[in-house]
Amino acid sequence: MSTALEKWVEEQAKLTEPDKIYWCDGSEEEARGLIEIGMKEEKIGDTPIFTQLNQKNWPNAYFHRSHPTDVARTEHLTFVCHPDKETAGPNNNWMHPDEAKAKMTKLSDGCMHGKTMYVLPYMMGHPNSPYAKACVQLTDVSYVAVSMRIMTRMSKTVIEKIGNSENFVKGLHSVGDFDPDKRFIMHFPDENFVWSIGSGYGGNALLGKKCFSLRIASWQGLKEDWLAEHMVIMGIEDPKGNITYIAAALPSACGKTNLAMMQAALPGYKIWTIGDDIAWMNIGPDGRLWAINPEQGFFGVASGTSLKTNPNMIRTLKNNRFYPTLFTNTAINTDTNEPWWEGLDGEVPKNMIDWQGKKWDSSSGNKAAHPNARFTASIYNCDMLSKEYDNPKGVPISAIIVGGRRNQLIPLVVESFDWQHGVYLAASMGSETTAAATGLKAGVRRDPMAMLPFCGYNMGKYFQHWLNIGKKLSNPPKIFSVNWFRTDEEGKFIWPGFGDNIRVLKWIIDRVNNKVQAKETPIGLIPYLGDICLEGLDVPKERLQKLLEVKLDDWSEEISGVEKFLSQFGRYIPNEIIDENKKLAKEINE
Ligand code: OXD
Ligand code: MN
Repeated sequence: MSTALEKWVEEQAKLTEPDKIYWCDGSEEEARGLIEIGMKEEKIGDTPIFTQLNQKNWPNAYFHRSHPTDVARTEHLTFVCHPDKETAGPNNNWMHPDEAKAKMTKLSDGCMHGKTMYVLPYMMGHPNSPYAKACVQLTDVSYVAVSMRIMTRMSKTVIEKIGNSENFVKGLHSVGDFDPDKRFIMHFPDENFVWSIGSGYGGNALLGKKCFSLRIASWQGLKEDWLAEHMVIMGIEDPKGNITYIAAALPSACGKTNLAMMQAALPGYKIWTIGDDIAWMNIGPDGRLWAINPEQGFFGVASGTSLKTNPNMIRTLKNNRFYPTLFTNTAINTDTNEPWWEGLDGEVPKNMIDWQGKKWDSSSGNKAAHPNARFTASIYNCDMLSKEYDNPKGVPISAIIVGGRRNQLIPLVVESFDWQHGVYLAASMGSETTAAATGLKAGVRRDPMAMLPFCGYNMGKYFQHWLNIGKKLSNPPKIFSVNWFRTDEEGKFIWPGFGDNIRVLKWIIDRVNNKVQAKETPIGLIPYLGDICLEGLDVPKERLQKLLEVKLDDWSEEISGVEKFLSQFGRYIPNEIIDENKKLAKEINE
């Protein structure tokens, strides 16, 4: 008698028609074998899936070049298939589940001809954690199988754990023929199922990550009373050895990974990393919010990563404890066979091939690495990994930070008055878009909780869920907004950022521990100047004053921008959130 899992795999194989089915066990030996297959047998066009990099300088490192049209998440091809459009909300593309399945069935018919179907059993979260979820993904490319070994806890014990139950999260993935016109990432939240075709890119193809751990999991969290969030988790150790755990939501390109692995610039302070992208947060028996990182690796942007911006990541990438580390769409120094990207330390190598495999001409003005070139590395290779990472209970969160990239207006740090006001700060957060980067009029792209592309249901309802969770916490974390990106009259950043952000985190934990007072303003609680430690830093008090300035005259445009943004969620938006915006408008006009 076959199990529910075996039957499901058989059905998918009947549709996709692979030559072989291979059940992965997640072992290192197996990963070595898959890399061999990727170097010798599997190809994209004429390019092997993997090539080996310089093993002396980058131990266990391999290079992968993607299909040139397949270099990033494709939000316009990503659908959340609830039975009705309103449940998906204006924040998602929607297709009826029947229509989506008919479309995907047609595209998947025989799509694994001549290929191996890899069956990947994995856990998101520690297998002993009450918050972890058992999952199985099917894929037809070694790159995805190996990446999933790095990013998740892949093991054959998951198959035993699932047993004959139907209660596992399913993912069906095929790279198809990489045709962007036949590329879709479909989510079926009511069935715990993700179906993806036509892309091998991380966010589209490693289905445990954004697809399951955020889009599907946010829907599970709504039904089961927990939160699936796009947040880092970190511990901050003070000079006395006390560790305070925080979670932080920052949209892409705001230095989230750098924050999670920060080299603290204040003597005696030390950061312990738990996660750099996703947090699952549950209400603990003690009425506090407890967070786990469901992932086991980093899938980070290589470009800009250096000893200056993130020395701990460079060390992680050169560490060889856990096999292997992958580099995708970087350039390659052909003299040394090392990966290279814009922003990496040292001189620009003389002889390189670019991310597409062509000889790079430094005078062409083209980037050698793709701006979204990535590395995939195990979290166990990170020397600052918290010893609580594998704790099945997770860590208790004392502060939640939300932020964006704002040149003006938003102070360096603001503490919310209470949970509801904190949810309002999160609902209104955003980043400036520059006309140059987007071709659009410069403005603020709102991205509440950095979840706009990842919330698997109507975001108005999501805000309500946050308010409800707050009511159930007897000891909720404090909520803060941060902005490292305020600029002066010449457009230069005022705040040094990176390791110096510890100065802001110190104030946050001082507030959590009731060590300092704060100044009340209509937008929230602001630090008194003397309470942000500037020791050893070349930032005079006047500049700090500028960073903390709240000029009420400047706020009316912001308030109307927030009102406009929230109005798209119609009747789903909680009155409490609208009221917070109205309250602020009233205070400003007084
Ligand atoms: C990511 C993202 O890749 O947020 O983590 O886009
Ligand atoms: Mn992310």
